[in-house]
Amino acid sequence: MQFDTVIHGGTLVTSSDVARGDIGIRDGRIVAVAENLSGGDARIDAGGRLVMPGGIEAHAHIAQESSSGVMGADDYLSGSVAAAFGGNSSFIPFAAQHRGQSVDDVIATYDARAARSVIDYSYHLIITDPSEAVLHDQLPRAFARGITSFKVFMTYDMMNIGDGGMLDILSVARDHGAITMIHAENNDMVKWMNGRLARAGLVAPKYHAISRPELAEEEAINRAISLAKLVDAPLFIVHVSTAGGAAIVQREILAGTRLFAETCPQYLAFTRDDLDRPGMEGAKFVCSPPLRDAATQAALWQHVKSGTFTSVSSDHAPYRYDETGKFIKGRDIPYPQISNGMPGIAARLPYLFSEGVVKGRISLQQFVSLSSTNAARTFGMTDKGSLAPGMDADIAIWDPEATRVMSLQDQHDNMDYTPFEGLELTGLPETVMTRGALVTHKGSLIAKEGQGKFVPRAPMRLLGDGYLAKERDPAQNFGAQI
Ligand code: DUC
Ligand code: ZN
Ligand code: ZN
Repeated sequence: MQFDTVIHGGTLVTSSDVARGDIGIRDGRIVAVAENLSGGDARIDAGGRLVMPGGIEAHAHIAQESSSGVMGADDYLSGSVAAAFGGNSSFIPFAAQHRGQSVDDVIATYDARAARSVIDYSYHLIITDPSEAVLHDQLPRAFARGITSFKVFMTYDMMNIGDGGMLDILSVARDHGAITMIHAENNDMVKWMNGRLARAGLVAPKYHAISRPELAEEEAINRAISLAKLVDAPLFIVHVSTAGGAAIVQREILAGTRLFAETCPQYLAFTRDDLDRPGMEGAKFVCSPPLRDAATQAALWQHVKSGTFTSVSSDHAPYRYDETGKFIKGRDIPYPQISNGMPGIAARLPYLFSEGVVKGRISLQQFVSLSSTNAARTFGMTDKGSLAPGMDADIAIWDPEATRVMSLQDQHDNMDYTPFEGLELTGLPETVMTRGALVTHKGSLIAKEGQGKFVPRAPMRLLGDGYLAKERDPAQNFGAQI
């Protein structure tokens, strides 16, 4: 058999297996997996290394304006390069509709921005304006193009679409096989807390943590699940930050609800004490939902281990520690005006490997599931996330024994800080390829700008009976077809 590239001598890791073997690649695809493969125009020695499906970053904000018009620091070039150095071979950032915009225009804008990517990409649409034209004309066009997921907000005045808007979106998603991602926080609880804190003059960054109560997340997760069940639509809860929220997700998954969820390294690595760093340093740790406490970290790790979470995503939201980012509204500002988000696209997988696999919390197979395979299956990247013949040759080769201390100098994003500064890591990605082409290799960027391609994604295949609310069941609702 002819191969463009053979990766030989490594330990292959998938979501189910760990075994020694070689991988043969031709025309961007894996065409052979065997104990020994000879030949290959190029041969990559993976002796002593782990060969895994490349990471799929399913939650990142790249070249995206916030609702108040603040552009994140990373474009599709810097964002994709940083992602690749962090072990990712593809990603799914957001394409954000702001009110009044058409989805077609939004997609055209992001197509132009994403043309710089060095790794394959798709987008989750953010919908903030579910008008009739959006629901019945523009979204179906987006699905037809293979954009089969979107995010809606239950918080932020400029973003949240109300329960009725969510029902509309969920039911259109259900009809087209799309999955709806939810930022679940109760908007009024947050606003009420903000008002109390402001009246008491408590506006330092650390008060961000208590302004967004755990109850606000738990209530919103419960409500989102009820809304999704009413229309039997699959739901993905993003950035779960609370033990209570994770417990609700676990209970509903066990009950058969079509539910998926993620948490993020920042909720495992940091606590609200980081928001209380000297001066305004706490601004670096302002993200929503906010950082919690040590007991929450332990509970979230337990849910990572036991399978509650589909994936661990970065929620990379890069606002620099300067007047272009965190302090766009001024240096000495109350916490609600600090730009909301933390960078971490390159830290996600080294963090999860080092703290998860090396420290014995999760297996290698779980690492692959949480970093790649589950995202591929949930979001319809049918050719990615595995090492089977026929799949895209999206591969990451890791040195499980390499060590490094995280530092800003080693980052490839456009940020001026990393919250993970000083973290001791064991296990690092050494090589990343997308469709058989090297992106990074031994610390060098090999890929050319624009090497990444848009990936049309498949609709979700819904398994099982789903949920039929009595009131929507013609046998129990006087025959109403609603
Ligand atoms: N939600 C996100 O998913 N990312 C950044 C900020 C936010 O509110
Ligand atoms: Zn969010
Ligand atoms: Zn996000």
